[in-house]
Amino acid sequence: MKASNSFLILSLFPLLASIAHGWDLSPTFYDNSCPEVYDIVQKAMDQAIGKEPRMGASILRMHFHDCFVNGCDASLLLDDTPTFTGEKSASPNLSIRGYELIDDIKSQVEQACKATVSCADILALAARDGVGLLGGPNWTVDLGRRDSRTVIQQQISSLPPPTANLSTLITMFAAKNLSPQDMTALSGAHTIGLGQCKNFRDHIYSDTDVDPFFAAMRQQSCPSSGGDGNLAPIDDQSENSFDNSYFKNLVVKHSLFHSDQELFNGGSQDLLVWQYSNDPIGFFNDFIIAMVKMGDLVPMDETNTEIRSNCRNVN
Ligand code: HEM
Ligand SMILES: *[C@@H]1O[C@H](CO)[C@@H](O)[C@H](O)[C@H]1NC(C)=O
Ligand SMILES: *[C@@H]1O[C@H](CO)[C@@H](O)[C@H](O)[C@H]1NC(C)=O
Ligand SMILES: CC(=O)N[C@H]1CO[C@H](CO)[C@@H](O)[C@@H]1O
Repeated sequence: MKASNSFLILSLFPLLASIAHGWDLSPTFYDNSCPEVYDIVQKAMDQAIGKEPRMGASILRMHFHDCFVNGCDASLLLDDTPTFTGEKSASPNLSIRGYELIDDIKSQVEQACKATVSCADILALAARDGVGLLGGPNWTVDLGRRDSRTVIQQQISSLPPPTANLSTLITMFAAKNLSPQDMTALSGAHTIGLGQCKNFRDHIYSDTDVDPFFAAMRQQSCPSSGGDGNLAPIDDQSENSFDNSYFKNLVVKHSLFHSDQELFNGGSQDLLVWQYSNDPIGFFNDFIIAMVKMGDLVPMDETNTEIRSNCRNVN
């Protein structure tokens, strides 16, 4: 009885551990096998942002989308083939940009350490460095992810649309084990980058929870019909600076997307938004915690993975 109990416990333990932790990620994963990776990624991000500051935002968003669809496994980076339709052609991914930069970093990393560093890890490091280079917090990235050999199509619907209400946002993040607080902190990523007219038109023309002067200003570059791709800063105060002004915008109803204003609209996240708007360090601390949690999301089929040699194709 005792023996069979302990057998049961011992044999269950690795199974439970693998469900709870997925891959054994560690910040020192490449310290022996590819210590160069940290510098390569940081230098490339520095150069790219020097040319175009928005690239920090685009890579951060790419990492978010990668992690939300079947875990952070670089499945987002796979090109379509005649027999495979990947995440790139799914509509929420239409405006993901920065694939060429990741290709460039990957080829430099391959030259330094062949077949060692996953595309998913490169993306996690690049997102971290982009945030830091734009004035945001720095944090230690857990590493050791592997790249998926496939993508599970239905999971693309786990990406929240800009029309989502608060309860939908909370539910969609909860499905990824992220709390409402994580969701609100992560939304602070909208302190950098740009959005297209088609994604905020309804908010600035039809919603009532918008400052009318702000709405009128945004309407100038986003007509009520046409101009779908016209761009506007998501954070109207400092689009290339990673700070807490996103939350200050919410408090004065200057958010670009309907989904953003849902975080400060008389609901459960109002107090936290107000706190972050007054406490940049508090926001940074919670953002880091949530980014690490999001970065730990693992694919459903951890066994069908590899270290891709080209981020666009399976080996
Ligand atoms: C809470 C739910 C979220 C919704 C509904 C949402 C929606 C959007 C939309 C519609 C855009 C503009 C796309 C376009 O018009 O081309 C955008 C941009 C962006 N999102 Fe989110 N997002 C969410 C959460 C996040 C999270 C968690 C992150 C990262 C941690 C993030 C980072 C970004 C960044 C940095 C941009 C600008 C990208 C660029 O300029 O290339 N978003 N988001
Ligand atoms: C961020 O922290 C890491 C160590 O965790 C360090 O290697 C890196 O240089 C830091 N980045 C910046 C921009 O300070
Ligand atoms: C939020 O949106 C969902 C999906 O569109 C809808 O079913 C739900 O009733 C909405 N909730 C609230 C509180 O408006
Ligand atoms: C550029 C691109 O891949 N566009 C695709 C976006 O998604 C829709 C369907 O959701 C496709 O029709 C587009 O071809």
